Amino acid sequence: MRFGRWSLRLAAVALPLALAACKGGGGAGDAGGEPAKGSSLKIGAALSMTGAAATYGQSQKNGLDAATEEVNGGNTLQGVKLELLVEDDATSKEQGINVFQRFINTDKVSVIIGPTLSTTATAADPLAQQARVPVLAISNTSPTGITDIGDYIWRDSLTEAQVVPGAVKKAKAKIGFKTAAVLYGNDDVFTKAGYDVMKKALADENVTVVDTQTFAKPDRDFSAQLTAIKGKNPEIVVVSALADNAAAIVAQARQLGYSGPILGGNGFNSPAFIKNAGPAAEGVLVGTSWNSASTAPANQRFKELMQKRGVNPDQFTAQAYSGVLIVAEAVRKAGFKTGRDDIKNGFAQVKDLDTPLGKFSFTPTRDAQHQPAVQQVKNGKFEIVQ
Ligand code: 1QQ
Repeated sequence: MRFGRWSLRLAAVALPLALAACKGGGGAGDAGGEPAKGSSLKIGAALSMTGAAATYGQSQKNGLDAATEEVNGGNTLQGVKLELLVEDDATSKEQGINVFQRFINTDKVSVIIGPTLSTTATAADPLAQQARVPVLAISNTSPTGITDIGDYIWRDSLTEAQVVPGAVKKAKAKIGFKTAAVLYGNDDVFTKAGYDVMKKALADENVTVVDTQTFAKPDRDFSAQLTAIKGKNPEIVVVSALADNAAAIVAQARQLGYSGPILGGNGFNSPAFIKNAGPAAEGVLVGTSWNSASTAPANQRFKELMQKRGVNPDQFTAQAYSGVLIVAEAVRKAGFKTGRDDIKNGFAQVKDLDTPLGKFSFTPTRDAQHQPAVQQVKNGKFEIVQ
């Protein structure tokens, strides 16, 4: 199902042949073509609008919509207009593959943004790599299996390896603990990768892991795992889970009488986690890619824009919004050309771009490079830990 831009979708049905015939601006892989003035650059966004990751998808769509309107309104791309096509990847590998195929072969987009989950990306990104269509991931945090697919795959999301060690260190300095228990989802690329990172980060901080428990996405009752963990008396519980599992785990941990600190991975970075966990979420710590308290002008502008649009932004909104700014910058770096290779080559030249995430550059392996932060739930809201 297509979200939002129905009029643009109709235009895309009516005009593609004419556009493709007269110039390279449609972005159908013609690397060299100079776009005509007023041409459009198609961005295909594969987002989880339904399924287990839908809470992230809606936040991402809010960020993409806002940035697309802002870039188009600002007229800084010499007449190139961004045309955003949003499709639901349904939090599934199969649907992610379908959406990528449609973007690549039917819509002939210049660049794909998404998909929401690392698990989906591991299945869908190889299609884009093979078709030489650049992908900008805006929320994939598995350290491996994403950008190492190939040179067309980029991301603006920091990996768990770039965020979790700092969060463990800060939590340890703040709370002081020598033992931990870890609970993680073992049926998801991101939650498994998050566990690997947590295990190493705890070892590096000389924290002894006294128990490790697993679950799967469909699970709703975590009492067996949490009872086992409680029996080992850890001084902190560290959890790698998507938001809906995370909320249930934290709520059930408190119900079972565990009152110690809890540190979550990237899946916790959603207001939906706080809403669904209720008062049990208080005090939960999580490393984050978005320093919401940053006073940098790009972040202030982003927050004001979101307020005007009636959106309460989270990290996923900020990463999505930044993703569109990064695509626009790539167009500028490519001399306002909009072919697939133009965008890929433009990405390589993005440097110290002002975004709500901070000054943004890519690493040589096409991963994100900017400062992470740590946040904690206080009075039902995330607050940056200074
Ligand atoms: C991934 C994640 C998810 C929590 C983001 C939506 O980090 O799948 O990589």
